[in-house]
Amino acid sequence: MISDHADPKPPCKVEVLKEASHYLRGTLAASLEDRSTGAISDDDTTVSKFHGIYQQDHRDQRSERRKAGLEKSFIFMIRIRVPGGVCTPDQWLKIDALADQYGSHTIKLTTRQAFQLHFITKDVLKTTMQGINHAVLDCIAACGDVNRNVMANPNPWQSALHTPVLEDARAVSAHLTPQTRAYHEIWLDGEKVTPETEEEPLYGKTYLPRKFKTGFAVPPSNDIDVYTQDLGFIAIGEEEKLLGYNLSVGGGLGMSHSDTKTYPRLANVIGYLPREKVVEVAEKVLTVQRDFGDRTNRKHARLKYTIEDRGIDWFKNELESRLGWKLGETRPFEFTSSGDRYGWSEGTDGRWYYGLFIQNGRLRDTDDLPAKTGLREIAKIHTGDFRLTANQNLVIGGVTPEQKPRIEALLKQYKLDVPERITGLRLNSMACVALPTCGLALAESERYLPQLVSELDEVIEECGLHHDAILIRMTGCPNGCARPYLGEIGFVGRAPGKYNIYLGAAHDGSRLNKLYKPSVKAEEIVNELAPIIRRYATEREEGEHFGDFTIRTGYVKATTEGRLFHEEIMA
Ligand code: SRM
Ligand code: SF4
Repeated sequence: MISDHADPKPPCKVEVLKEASHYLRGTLAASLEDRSTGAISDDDTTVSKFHGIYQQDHRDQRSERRKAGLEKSFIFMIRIRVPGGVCTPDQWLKIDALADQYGSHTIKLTTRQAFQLHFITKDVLKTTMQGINHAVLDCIAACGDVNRNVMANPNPWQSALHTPVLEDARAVSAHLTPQTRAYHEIWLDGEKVTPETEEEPLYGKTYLPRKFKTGFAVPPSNDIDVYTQDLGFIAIGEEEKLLGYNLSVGGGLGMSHSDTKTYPRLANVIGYLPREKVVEVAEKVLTVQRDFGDRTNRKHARLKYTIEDRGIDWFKNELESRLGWKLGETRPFEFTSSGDRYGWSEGTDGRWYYGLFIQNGRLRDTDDLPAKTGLREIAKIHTGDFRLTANQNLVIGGVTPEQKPRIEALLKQYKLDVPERITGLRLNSMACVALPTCGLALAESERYLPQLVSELDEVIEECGLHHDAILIRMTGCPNGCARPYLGEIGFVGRAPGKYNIYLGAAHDGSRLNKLYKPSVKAEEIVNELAPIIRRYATEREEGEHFGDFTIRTGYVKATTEGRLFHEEIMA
């Protein structure tokens, strides 16, 4: 039941649209049939997001098409949920084939451990969705005002906790998935039900005020950046047994250049729960946000603002009163890094795991590196699993000792066994998609960061920092899709060829960075950073990370609050 908490301001347009959509049907089915345009109706673009689909246009072709008097080159991005990031070789092969048949011959591994297919045209949208279903995967709730793809640490070598944590992540994901039959009706030609008789027990007709993100971290790895999640579970174990979780709430990074009331915020850790309560707690946290989140202003609608407005003590009380029991004292834990581990590691299960670097998560074949084909060939013989990491990389998981030499040979044949040759800077780089598909991009990101890292690598090598893991992250706008505010070096696009530079995040994801220089031209970035990198090489203290160094030596002040104020991050 939705609470009677009444807001004096009228609900925003998207709220009205959700309510009128009959549990996410809208007029999507009719929009898909309309062959007079490559687009779907405006209202349906909102509804389609809940089905994991974004309408976009090829931005490189915009002006040319405008001049020619043509409509935009409309394309669709499909985001495929992979709870906990783990999929089978068969699923891999099916997604790979769909990318070739209907997409851009690339697969994007996202920062939330999901797959994205780009450049799908309207005429093949439904066929592609059916192909995804055939792979026993789905896209419902991959986008929209619902709980998104649930993240989980994919690294089983660290402890035996991974398996039960993955089970819990999947259980929470399943419990928080919308129940509407609209997805089946529209995409899978499922039997039509009358929306009037349908129910959405957890969400109601208007779902959540905004997107909601959940992640499970297994210390000492904070690879999922748990403090950026609306809802986070930090695994607590004893001698390889999972006991429960510390609960974190209220993280989120998105902000707007122009709106001074928006800001990135790290989550508060508010207590401990035993493992068997994890689904119940997830549900209740979500319902507090459902009932108290701001439905009048989408820029103020995430859980982080509900908590900032009402206070963390209010939130905890409200949660505990819904639970009918109190959270325990937060248990001790320690994170040491938020990056991935590369190359072979032996798991606690006696199997082998290969961490593979996929630059910015964009899997494609190039003349030099036929990575997509290589992974397809591996998937054909692999009997374990694939694990998408939160840093846009991939783990070839559960390789038996007998199979290891065959996988090793394929990694070599397709030039995938290269982590030693890549600098720690590049191995810890992340960029969001941005141009040419993202409609919100102000500057390049995925297409630019690799080149910038090559330029910075010259300084890195000259200083003997080849193996040093420095987190470097870039986004094409301030929404924060590659979590740039947790980069030890962060770049946020302001305009074509111009970036804000941020420094000073913690290596373990526990401290946000700060604005170092605003609107730096792309061609000036290396000159800005080279002296800092050189000083780091000679003046750093034993074991000191780059982010900490930039604070100790005064380039930026440490962010001591869990949140940043607009003026600290924008200029
Ligand atoms: Fe994101 C919107 C891509 C992770 C914050 N994000 C978008 C859209 C859909 C643009 C749009 O709304 O039209 C981008 C599609 C680009 C494209 O062409 O593919 C987009 N976001 C991505 C991905 C693919 C980046 C990547 O390169 O991997 C990530 C997909 C994750 C997934 O599988 O679900 C992605 N987005 C994130 C993250 C990181 C995370 O969740 O760990 C964030 C910051 C954390 C957070 O949510 O606070 C993030 N994306 C946003 C926002 C700002 C939200 C806010 O609260 O202000 C938007 C814009 C919005 O929602 O209005 C956005
Ligand atoms: Fe697009 Fe901005 Fe997200 Fe990059 S950060 S994918 S530019 S919305």
